[in-house]
Amino acid sequence: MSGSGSGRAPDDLFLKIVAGEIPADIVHADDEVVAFRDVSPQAPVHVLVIPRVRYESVAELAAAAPQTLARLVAVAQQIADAECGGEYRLVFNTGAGVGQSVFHVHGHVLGGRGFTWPPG
Ligand code: DGP
Repeated sequence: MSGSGSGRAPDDLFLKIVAGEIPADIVHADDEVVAFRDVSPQAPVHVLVIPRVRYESVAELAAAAPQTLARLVAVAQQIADAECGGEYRLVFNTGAGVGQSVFHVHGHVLGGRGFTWPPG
């Protein structure tokens, strides 16, 4: 757990995207969240929605800034409404063991194709 709502982790790739230091295909930006296309899309629609401020996990974000989590979810819905008819998966990988590789909380908005259940 980072407990970092304000600190900048030196290796936080997503803070560099927020700062414009790394290019990204940004589809939404407001005062709380930024959304950009995943560099390695796993579906026709694959957008990452992140808070501007770094929290490591969705639970940390929920505890520290619930209004920002609500904004993140609302933006995910807006993107899915615009790009894939409002049907999508919103995934928060939490922990390296289940696939989290960037430790700045991000919701994966995945859509535009069918998905199996249970997930792999
Ligand atoms: P996760 O494995 O849940 O931590 O997801 C991290 C995602 O971030 C993964 O799907 C690939 C994406 N990603 C990693 N580096 C970059 C980058 O530099 N730009 C963009 N747009 N996406 C990235």
